[in-house]
Amino acid sequence: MSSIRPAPARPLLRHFINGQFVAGEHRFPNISPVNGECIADVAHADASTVDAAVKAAQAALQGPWGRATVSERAAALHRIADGIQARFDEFVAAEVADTGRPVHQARTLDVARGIANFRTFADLVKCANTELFQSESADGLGALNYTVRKPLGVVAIISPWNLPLLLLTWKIAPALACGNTVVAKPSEESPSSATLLAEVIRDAGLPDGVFNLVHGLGGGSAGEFLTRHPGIDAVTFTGESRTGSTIMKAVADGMKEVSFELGGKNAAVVFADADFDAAVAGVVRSSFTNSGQVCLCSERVYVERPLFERFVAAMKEKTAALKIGYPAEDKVDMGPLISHGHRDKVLSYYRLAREEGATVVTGGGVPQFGDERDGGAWVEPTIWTGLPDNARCVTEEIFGPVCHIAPFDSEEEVVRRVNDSQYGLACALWTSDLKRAHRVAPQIEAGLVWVNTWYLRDLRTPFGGVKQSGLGREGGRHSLDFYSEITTICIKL
Ligand code: NAD
Ligand code: 6OD
Repeated sequence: MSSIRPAPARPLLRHFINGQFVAGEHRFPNISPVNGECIADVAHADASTVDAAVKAAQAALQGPWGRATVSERAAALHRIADGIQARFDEFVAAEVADTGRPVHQARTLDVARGIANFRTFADLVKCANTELFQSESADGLGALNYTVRKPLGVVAIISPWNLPLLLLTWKIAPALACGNTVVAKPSEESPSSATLLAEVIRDAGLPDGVFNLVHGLGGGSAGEFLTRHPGIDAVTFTGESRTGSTIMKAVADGMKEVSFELGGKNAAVVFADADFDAAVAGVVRSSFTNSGQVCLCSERVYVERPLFERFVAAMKEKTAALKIGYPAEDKVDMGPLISHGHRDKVLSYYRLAREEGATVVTGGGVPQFGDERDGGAWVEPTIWTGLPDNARCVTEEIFGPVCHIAPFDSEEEVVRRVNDSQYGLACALWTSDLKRAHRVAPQIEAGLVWVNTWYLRDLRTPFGGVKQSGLGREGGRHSLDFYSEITTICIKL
């Protein structure tokens, strides 16, 4: 007798509010970018769900968390880091399933950084100093001025899908370290690791309401309900520049604190004196890591003319050798894009580049697998040359595995061309001339300049962008400053 087994039920990813997982009434699907299948149902917050989360966060400020010492908060952060470590493989699987990132990247970058974010801010908050000034006066006694840090209150955290756990924890960790309570809304494209994190935070014993998670979309949905909620005291956001601007308008009347990490159109500059092999490997990495879906990726590459032809040929060879495949397999370099919608956007630029007159050095299309992956969101890594600096493909953020390579003739010229952008997030310089590195780096209009490397991070350093790439800095004491309210106390002696 044949037995018919029911299909396994899809997981339901729920909100986490006031220490409880709640499903609410509405759902949206979580789609695999590998093959287009639905892998989970996700609870979809309406305005009343967001309101419950904010109220829980407000109430928790009055409870034991509001009275916790810095050491107690730091210990809580270490327990969260321990909890992620204990469930490391589950976090890796969640990141890979939601986003299609290669598993080795999820292990070495995403989940490792999730842990490091909690440990770093646990340690930093314990060492955070405050300011002290003794003023002079005619009677010789003067006054003692010092500052104290207090929590901001309820922090709304809105994060994107490209580095889901890394970017969410980059904000949750310092917000909790500074004694705030949190309502987080992860991207609708990557809800899984955030849900696991809520379990870890619950198991770490934080009081109910200190950390709350709501799932949903952005405009007209959970994201907007959260930013418009009068009960929040600050918004920290990572995502597109246009969304940042919308959120800024939404919070303007309430005069909320904001911190924005936004889009980029980052440059890499290769001088003729660079270590050639290191520069090629570095630019392949900075253009194609995470299928080009890192805000720091290089989409504009400038190469000093004597090196240009050789550099383009080497880039073509190395890019064509990238292994595109199932992200859960070891040794895969590139998985799919996050979604079909995002693939449509990237492919529209692949078409536009041809219309704008680009030479397609490699890629430019969609890989064919002849299996379930043809239902996924795959594109080929792509290199263009021959576009003018004002082409849309050279000025607009594409956020895919693509770069345009152009020659340059002088230092002054390349600095001008790099800076001729609405964005200013990051830049990578490749040169063996130390004097040149010191001369050029400060002239670049960007929040971060790397020399002979890319995406090498020390979490104590400031991180952020200029122009359309962001507002404010996070990282190290800059995060502690953003997530704290500072009061100056002046005592007449
Ligand atoms: P996005 O702006 O579309 O969405 C980001 C988050 O905002 C999501 O959670 C979304 O639901 C929410 N959202 C959207 N509209 C909203 C609204 N009106 N009100 C409130 N919330 C809203 O960005 P994305 O597509 O998820 O991410 C890709 C973008 O993020 C790229 O532009 C990339 O450069 C940028 N990014 C920047 C950094 C950085 O550190 N500078 C880091 C990662 C990604
Ligand atoms: O490394 C970080 O701290 C950080 N905020 C990275 C952002 C990457 C953008 O995709």
